[in-house]
Amino acid sequence: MLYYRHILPALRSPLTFRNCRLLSSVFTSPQLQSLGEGVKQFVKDNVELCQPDSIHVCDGSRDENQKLLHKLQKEGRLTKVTKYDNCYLARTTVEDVARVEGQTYICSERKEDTVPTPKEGVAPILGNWRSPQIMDKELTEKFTGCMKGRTMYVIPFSMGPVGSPLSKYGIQLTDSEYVVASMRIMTRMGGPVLDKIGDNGQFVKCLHSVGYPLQPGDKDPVWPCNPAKIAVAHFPERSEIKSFGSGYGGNSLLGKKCFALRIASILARNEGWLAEHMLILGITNPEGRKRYIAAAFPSQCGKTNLAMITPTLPGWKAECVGDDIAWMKFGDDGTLRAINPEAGFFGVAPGTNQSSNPNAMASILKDTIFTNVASTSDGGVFWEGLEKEISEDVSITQWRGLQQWEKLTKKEKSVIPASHPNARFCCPASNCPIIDENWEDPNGVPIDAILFGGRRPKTIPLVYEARNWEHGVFIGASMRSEATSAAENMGKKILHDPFAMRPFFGYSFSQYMDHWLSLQERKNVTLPKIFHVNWFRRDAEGAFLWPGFGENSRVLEWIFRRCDGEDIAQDSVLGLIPKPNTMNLKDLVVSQKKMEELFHTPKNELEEEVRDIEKFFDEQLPEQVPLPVMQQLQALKSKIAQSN
Ligand code: GTP
Ligand code: SPV
Ligand code: MN
Repeated sequence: MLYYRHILPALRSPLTFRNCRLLSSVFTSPQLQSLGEGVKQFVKDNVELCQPDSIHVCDGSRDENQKLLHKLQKEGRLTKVTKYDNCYLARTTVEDVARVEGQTYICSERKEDTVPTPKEGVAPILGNWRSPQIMDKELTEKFTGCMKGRTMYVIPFSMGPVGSPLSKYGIQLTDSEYVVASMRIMTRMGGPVLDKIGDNGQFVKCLHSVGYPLQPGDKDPVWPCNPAKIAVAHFPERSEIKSFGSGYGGNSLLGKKCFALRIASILARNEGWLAEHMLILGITNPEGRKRYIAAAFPSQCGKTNLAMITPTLPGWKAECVGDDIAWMKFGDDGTLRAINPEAGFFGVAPGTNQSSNPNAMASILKDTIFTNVASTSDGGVFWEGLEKEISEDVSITQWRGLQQWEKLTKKEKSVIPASHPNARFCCPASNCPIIDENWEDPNGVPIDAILFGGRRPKTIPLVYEARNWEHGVFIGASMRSEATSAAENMGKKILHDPFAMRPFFGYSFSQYMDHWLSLQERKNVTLPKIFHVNWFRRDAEGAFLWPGFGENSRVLEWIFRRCDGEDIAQDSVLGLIPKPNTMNLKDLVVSQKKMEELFHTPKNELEEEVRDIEKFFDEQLPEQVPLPVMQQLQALKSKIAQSN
């Protein structure tokens, strides 16, 4: 019988009679038999390895989803958020709340393809390399029998609209129903993707397990995971992703960071396009002219908020294409065209409210899964920032289930927040009231400007513009930002996060810079203008100098007008800043003194900045920084030296 050929190699691992019997029924299941050849082989190999009790090929239908959600509720893994329509709340364990950068690996044959070679004795911060052979061995041990007692779900998904020339397909195998339900929101999932892949089409092979097999009679925890054995591994040469031990966000929704950034960035380099950690938004001026911009900010630095901005400037309109990832390729007309490869938002909950992001608040009223937020006694949800938006008479259950959380003092609440700082909502992009009419255009939208930015409490002005493409690449390469809670264990340090891609590079940052630089050699293309923004500058008391959020439209207006070629910029040490009185500050409640502070770049701080960038290049990529970027650094140094 056919299946024995597949089972035999697995006999090296202890397969019980029961498992053999189960496996045989899995192999002969009509669902498996219905798959195209390539996908079927991939599934069979992993059924053999993971030994699930059953398999389920997801069709992505509403009916299938409802059944899964029902099952998750029955098992106590999701609770219904009754105040809203078809919304649910999941709570992870305390150990499984964020991406695990330390256990995330790129496994290429040659190490130098993945990470630059740091100076001797320096720990690399631009990615973790493992040899594919060693990783394979480790993962085979981890994955062997890891789905016992569980169902393996086969998720066919598309990153980007199905059929778009910019889209790519994937198949994720997972033993987590929460992941299936979330992938259905975040990607285009189901049958049409299988049709596109057919028998021999290409797809990225994604394998995920929470790493918690069940023996008969075992009690399944509410959030099964295996933090001690977590590994998130990428094999770019085989278009493979394997993730073990975590059920959380970027570790388990493999279409997102693993595929759409790490694997895609390599495909992009090889095929001549860009896969970036960027939001995409359209802005229309009062005359009705529209431009699209993309912006790269590190995790938790305001991408979702800017993507859904409600401009305070009268007459300006913003529309959202994507809030986290952009795939960009030059079109036949020479413009850089961007698609959002995702179909949903996996946004940071804390800080989101009617005044900071009303569009996000409107997006989460239906078909949304919340993770690690607090709940309210009237069947709603709560997180830091919603204090003014819940009724007085409701009680709050903190995300870990702590009762009477409200009774804590303000000080205690700052240590024990109601929701986890990295709590998220996962909702369909189509829920967003300002979703752009072209958000699913298979050819993408034309990008006129690229913004870089981060959380910089001092030194970096509100906005400045790159003098040219090479200068822009230098600005991206030297980006820094305050650490956030989207990744494990990092205090409030200012970290280097070039292009907001540090945790997401699929290949060596030094080659990545070469790739960006090479775009200026393209014939007949229009390169977008590049800017750097900083909404997070603080005054001496530690308060934000800039009101941010909707008021950021004032900066967008200046950028828009620069794209129009208006003469409203003047050179400064870092780059082109607004000429006096060219930013629209009408009705803004920021004092002249604060505005000056927002653009003040003290010489000693700039000198420190350059020392840090130099140290970063020298320690992390000695002799591997492309010459044009080094020349930009030298130019900046001499500009600082000449300044007073
Ligand atoms: P990831 O999903 O991790 O990639 O995060 P993100 O870049 O999409 O960040 P998001 O928009 O969710 O914002 C993260 C935090 O920054 C939230 O707490 C926001 O309230 C806050 N934030 C966003 N924009 C601004 C702003 O203009 N000013 C200030 N002060 N805070 C902001
Ligand atoms: C980020 O950390 O940038 C996120 C969340 O968008 S996660 O998907 O977990 O990476
Ligand atoms: Mn992100």
